[in-house]
Amino acid sequence: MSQIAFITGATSGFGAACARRFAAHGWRLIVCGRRQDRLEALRAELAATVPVHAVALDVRDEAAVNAAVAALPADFAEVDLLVNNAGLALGLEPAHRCPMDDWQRMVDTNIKGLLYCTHAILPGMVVRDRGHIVNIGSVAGNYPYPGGNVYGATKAFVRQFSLNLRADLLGTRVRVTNIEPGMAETEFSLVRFKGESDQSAKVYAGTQPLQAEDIADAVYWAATRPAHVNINTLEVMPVCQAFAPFAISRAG
Ligand code: NDP
Ligand code: 8X3
Repeated sequence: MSQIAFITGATSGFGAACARRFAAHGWRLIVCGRRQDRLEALRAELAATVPVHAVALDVRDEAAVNAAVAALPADFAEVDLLVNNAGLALGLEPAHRCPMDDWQRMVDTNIKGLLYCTHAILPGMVVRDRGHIVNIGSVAGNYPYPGGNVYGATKAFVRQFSLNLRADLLGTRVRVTNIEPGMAETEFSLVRFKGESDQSAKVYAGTQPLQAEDIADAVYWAATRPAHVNINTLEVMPVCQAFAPFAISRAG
């Protein structure tokens, strides 16, 4: 039987591109996200190619995550690949001007949501001695930038959690990968700037950013290495993006 991928945040961006990429290679899909209409459209699009199980799910709701995993139909229950992709950044203000609610939503989604999905699915992988967790981190977890305060910190958590999972899973055949994208044109900036499309468009103006399909390529590549190969981390940037020098204040 074909392999099963469980993809969170499949209603947009990287998650939707991953769903299409894995479907094109015959994987059965479990696709999640909060927007029911998007999920249904994706399910309708891909169901002609592969079996698709769509679950409207807010990853911040631990009980809902557990219930969704417990209720997987038998032919979707043995998940081979979990793509922990659902996530968001909110705002680009310095820390002292950020609403606490934004910080809480990023922690609840990017950290706690990823933990709930992992906690629900990983034990089955260990019992089957087969599986792969691909987390979507970010370059923001590796390099600080102004306004990245809590968003970058959540992605640093994802990086370290991924590496620590590898440590715990030694001796099993369960693999863990952290994919760390740089600037990619998805709905990410629209969400970050709370629907301000002019502000979001400026992020990508005059650049050639990564596309969602570039990251789907990376996820698919990591997931399809020979079984004895684990890609620990994979950092991917567009050519137009690099690093800033140290910033120096001369204010005295
Ligand atoms: P998008 O905004 O296009 O997609 C985000 C996805 O996450 C949507 O499908 C959204 O679905 C889902 N999502 C958000 N919150 C929740 C929630 N509480 N429960 C379930 N699903 C949720 O952005 P990207 O595709 O760019 O982002 C995907 C991941 O990649 C994120 O983790 C992001 O941090 C990371 N990333 C993005 C980069 C970029 O530059 N674009 C670079 C590096 C990392 P819905 O709203 O329907 O729930
Ligand atoms: C998103 C990449 O550089 O906008 O994780 O923080 S960045």
